[in-house]
Amino acid sequence: MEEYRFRQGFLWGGACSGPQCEGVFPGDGKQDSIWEQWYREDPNAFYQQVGPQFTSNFYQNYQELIPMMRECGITSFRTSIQWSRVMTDREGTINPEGLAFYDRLVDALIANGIQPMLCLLHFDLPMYWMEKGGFERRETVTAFARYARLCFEHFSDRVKMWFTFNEPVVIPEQGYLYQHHYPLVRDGKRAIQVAYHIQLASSMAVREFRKMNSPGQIGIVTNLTPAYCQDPDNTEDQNASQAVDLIFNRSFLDPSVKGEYPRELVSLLKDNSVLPSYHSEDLDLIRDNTVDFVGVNYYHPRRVRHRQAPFVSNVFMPDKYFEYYVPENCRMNISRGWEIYEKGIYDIGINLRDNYGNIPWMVTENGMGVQDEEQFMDKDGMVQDDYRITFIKDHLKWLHRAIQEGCACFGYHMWSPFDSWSWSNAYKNRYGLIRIDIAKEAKPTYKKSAQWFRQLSDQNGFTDKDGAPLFL
Ligand code: BGP
Repeated sequence: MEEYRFRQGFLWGGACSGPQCEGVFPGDGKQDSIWEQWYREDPNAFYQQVGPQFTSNFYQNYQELIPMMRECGITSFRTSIQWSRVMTDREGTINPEGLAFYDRLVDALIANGIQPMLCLLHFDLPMYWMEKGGFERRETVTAFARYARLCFEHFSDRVKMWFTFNEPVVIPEQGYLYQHHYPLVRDGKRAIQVAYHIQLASSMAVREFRKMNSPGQIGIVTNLTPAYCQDPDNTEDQNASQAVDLIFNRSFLDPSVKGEYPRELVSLLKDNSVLPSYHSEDLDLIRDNTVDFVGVNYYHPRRVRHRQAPFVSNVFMPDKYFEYYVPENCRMNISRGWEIYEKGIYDIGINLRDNYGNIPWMVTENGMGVQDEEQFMDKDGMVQDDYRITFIKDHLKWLHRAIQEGCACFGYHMWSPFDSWSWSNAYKNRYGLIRIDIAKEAKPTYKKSAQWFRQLSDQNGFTDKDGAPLFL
């Protein structure tokens, strides 16, 4: 029986985001983000037509849920401020209702012994900026810096841990390449411009933060998805995984942590005539405003190999450099269609240790979304989610090992303390320690994992008794 203990002060908690939990209510002054707009245009794009207005009702029930989260051992919690809730227009007019909500929320978290962490943008650009071109335009970048300043000024007395963006690469990737997020574009050149402007916006927000001499710290949440190639001895396969790493991981990690873009990425973009337009002084700004720490979201790896057949496209798409493959005997979370590969978390840690100056980092998201969880309810209505316990435990074992080998990881946040709205998947897959059933107007209930997580947090670790098998 092995013991896995983490150091004193290691952060245990969970994460969610404004658009995935708050909901929209008459009189709250919230403006549309891209999600409300997309839902209005095409409700069928959302699982069972459940849209962003019907999320976990956190705007109204946070007072009930926060003590429940604390009961689960959540002692730090990241959520995001919705820009579209605190500013009503492009002029930056403040919505007092919006600020007041986040005030109440932050105060309630602190009163319940939960450290609040705030992220400034979690995929939810206000529509008033999207209709002007979103992050394709520089104006949105400077507006983001102004919004960031407002948030720092208003909350920094109580909030000490900040994140500029959540998974910034997802915005160009899903919104401008693969058409899974609004505005559903497929155009690599536009995607690269958007990515560049988001990095600039993040660096500008860091600059605002530094100007305030705030005692807190600022980071960025990156979904560092290790790209493993099929045949490590095959140069073409190595090149494929290197291109994937450059485009999907290093495009934000390097400028955010090292203050500069990888030379190989710049050459790749030049070769494809998709370098973004920029001002030369931007590069100084990016160099001078790196983050204090990194948040890492990890769910699954990428398995790639070199492209077997030529890739035909009239626009630049990263796919010309690689294709995905499914390794034999790989374990899948079949609900989400994601491979389960716990060692990825260790590999990320070692990479940050060896190639990024051992920058402090925390796991900002890791978790298991499972469909139809009611099938696992016992006779008292408690979801027996042993698979979730095993999933977390198995990742923590690798994280523990990475820390033992010198990685500077200081916390672990699971996604998410309570069931939340998964974008176009809505409530198809559930991730929470707490079950939420808004449609049935049911009271939130603890799942089995809630008690396990409480123990983990109280004891700063766990003992590896016989675990339940993963649900595969
Ligand atoms: C991350 C996002 C979260 C969350 C999570 C789970 O990429 O930052 O917002 O949604 O993935 O994924 P999904 O909800 O798509 O199942």
